[in-house]
Amino acid sequence: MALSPARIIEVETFLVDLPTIRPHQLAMTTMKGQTLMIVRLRMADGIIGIGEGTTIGGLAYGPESPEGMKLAIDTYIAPILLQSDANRVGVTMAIIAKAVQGNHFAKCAVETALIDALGKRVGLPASELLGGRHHDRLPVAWTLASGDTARDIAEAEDMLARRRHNIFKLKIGRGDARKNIAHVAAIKAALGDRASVRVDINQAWSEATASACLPMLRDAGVDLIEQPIALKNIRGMARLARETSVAIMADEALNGPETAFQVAQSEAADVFALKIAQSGGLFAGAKVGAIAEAAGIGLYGGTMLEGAIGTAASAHLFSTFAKLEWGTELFGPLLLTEEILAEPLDYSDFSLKVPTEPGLGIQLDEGRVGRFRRDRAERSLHVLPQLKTGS
Ligand code: MUC
Ligand code: MG
Repeated sequence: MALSPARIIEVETFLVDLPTIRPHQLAMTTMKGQTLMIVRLRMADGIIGIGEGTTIGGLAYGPESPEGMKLAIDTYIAPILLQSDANRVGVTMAIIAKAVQGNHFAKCAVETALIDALGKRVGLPASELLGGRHHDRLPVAWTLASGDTARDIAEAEDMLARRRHNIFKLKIGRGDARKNIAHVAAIKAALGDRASVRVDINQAWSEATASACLPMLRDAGVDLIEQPIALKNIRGMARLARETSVAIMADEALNGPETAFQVAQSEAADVFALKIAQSGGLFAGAKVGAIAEAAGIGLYGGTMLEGAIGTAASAHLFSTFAKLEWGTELFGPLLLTEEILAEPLDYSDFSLKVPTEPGLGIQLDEGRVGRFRRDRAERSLHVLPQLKTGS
């Protein structure tokens, strides 16, 4: 049965500011809250698709901000969407790609909303539109980033006792490198074989510092080292990957299939931290996954600390990878004080359940979302001209 064209009658974007449960300290910033940029597409047949984009510390992590994503969608992408057949997600995204360079995060949010709507229309979970799921549940790491060793250990113990996480990522790279290592070693010594401990340096070290510190991290019992040096220093990453026996993971260096191909070709990583927004969307993320698979590189499902929408979208894509050797870190919603879904995502048994309902398989708690919207009075609505009042 052929699908008749689906018209988008309204594109709505808004920002939701939510506090984090504790300060989250990374090499480049300390987060006390997270801003979700939410895009909502209303279709002529009543179906609504939702997508989300987040960053870390505004513009501290990368070149896009939630405010910038909203602007890109409102000004440049919404007019295209209002002229598109929303069922043709690939074609629509190709038209957008021609008109809008870069802006991976904004494009990912829009593509997510299109896939959510299409899934609802045809009655299939997003995972099935993305190639078909291999996993119903995904292992989920938690990031220890309170900035305090004793507090991090207590937090990890609590997570283990509640069977919520047994993989921990430690955010290091701020301040003295040797103090960083002592912090990591103390946490690993306390947790022992009960947990996997990994570190993310978020590009903060020079190659010389990384070269000196990686063996110490190995000796401390760390089993994965993420983006130790600058994203552009791919040859340096390759040198580090060659000289250390601990797996090296690329994160910031991966900005879509082209850079993933470069990193793979340069043998600059043993593992990819695959992020849907950094990749440029769910389909682009699938291509990054295919490059990893073809190159024999391990896969890890990364996060931009998305809220529930981006987390669910990521989970649908990650569930389609037959081999997800390093698990995921899809804990974003758990870092926030507020639940924005009518029915929260299921985190239990050290894993996240991939939703099974059509589309993303989630529903917003509109009351809660409304309370935290940055612009309650003035909404950014883009509607088809013929639907505007008085025309
Ligand atoms: C990153 O660089 O991987 C993922 C987990 C977390 O705490 O921060 C992010 C960003
Ligand atoms: Mg990272």
